[in-house]
Amino acid sequence: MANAQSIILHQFERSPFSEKIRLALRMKNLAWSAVEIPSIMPKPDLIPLTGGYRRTPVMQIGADIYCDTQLMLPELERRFQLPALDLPGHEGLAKMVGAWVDTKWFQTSVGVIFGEVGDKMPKEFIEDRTKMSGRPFDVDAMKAAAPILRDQWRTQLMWIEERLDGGRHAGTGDWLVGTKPGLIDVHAFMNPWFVEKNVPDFLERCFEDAPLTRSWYGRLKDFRGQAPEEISGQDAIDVAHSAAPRLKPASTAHDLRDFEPGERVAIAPDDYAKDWVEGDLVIANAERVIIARQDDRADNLHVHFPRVGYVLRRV
Ligand SMILES: N[C@@H](CCC(=O)N[C@@H](CS)C(=O)NCC(=O)O)C(=O)O
Repeated sequence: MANAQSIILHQFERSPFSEKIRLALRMKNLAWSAVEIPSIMPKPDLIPLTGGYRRTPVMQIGADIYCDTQLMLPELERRFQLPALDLPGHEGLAKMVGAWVDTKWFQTSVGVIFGEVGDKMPKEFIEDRTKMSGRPFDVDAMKAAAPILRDQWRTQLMWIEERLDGGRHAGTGDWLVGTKPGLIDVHAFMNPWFVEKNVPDFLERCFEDAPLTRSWYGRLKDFRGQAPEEISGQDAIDVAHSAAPRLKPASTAHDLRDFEPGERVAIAPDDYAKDWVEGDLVIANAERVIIARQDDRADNLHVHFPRVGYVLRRV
């Protein structure tokens, strides 16, 4: 049964951002617990943990809640060092690649996929995504744009091919950087996986011009890892309730906007699902913001957010 040390991933099977973390867990061969969450609101057993953040996935270890995959990967690297994914050559660059695959390439994938399967999506899903993004989830517009987005999607896949080809010519290995797979490979895997799940013929067609990427992708899929222990949302809340947030000295040293520890703040994504999470500031540095909050069901929590793509304000 999951305990205060367990890695708990609140996720759903078809979620590409969840798959990014699942791949890292498989590559690191870590034991983990999975809470299957709904892909649309409401998420009654997730919101008590995050305080309002609703995106997928959310990672929990005890009473520490990690929002956004940007933070989950470094946290896993820090806590579970071997086998390392932040290998020489990946440092810093992995985050830059992550920023591209999570935004530009992901948005291209969304257009390609929903241009194809949008008609089959339930009305509730379309309504949820319209509300979440603040603009119509317009399947007809996506359909019209799909041919252009398919071109753009393939071009981005060809960047992977170009890198693999460069490595092959230099004799430095079969992965994006060097002779072992690492964080950059994890990031680059997400969009091909998302497309394969939804429009496999299109991925296959792109692979015809990208044979190195095809075999690289296959090798990443070969990681077996460990099957998760399935637990309920209530189980996860119970884990949080009986744990305490990891002790960290409160600090806002070098903060550019003079936030002070203990200040009442709110934080939200700046792109979509802009739900504010309110709490008391514990840490604000260049990497992350940690806020302390209290929940009736989960008790004391520390909720962690990255800086890029998020807005922090005083309440
Ligand atoms: N920047 C976030 C993006 C996460 C994201 O957009 N996830 C999608 C699903 S894969 C989502 O939240 N969709 C709405 C939902 O699941 O409620 C991250 O890296 O974790």
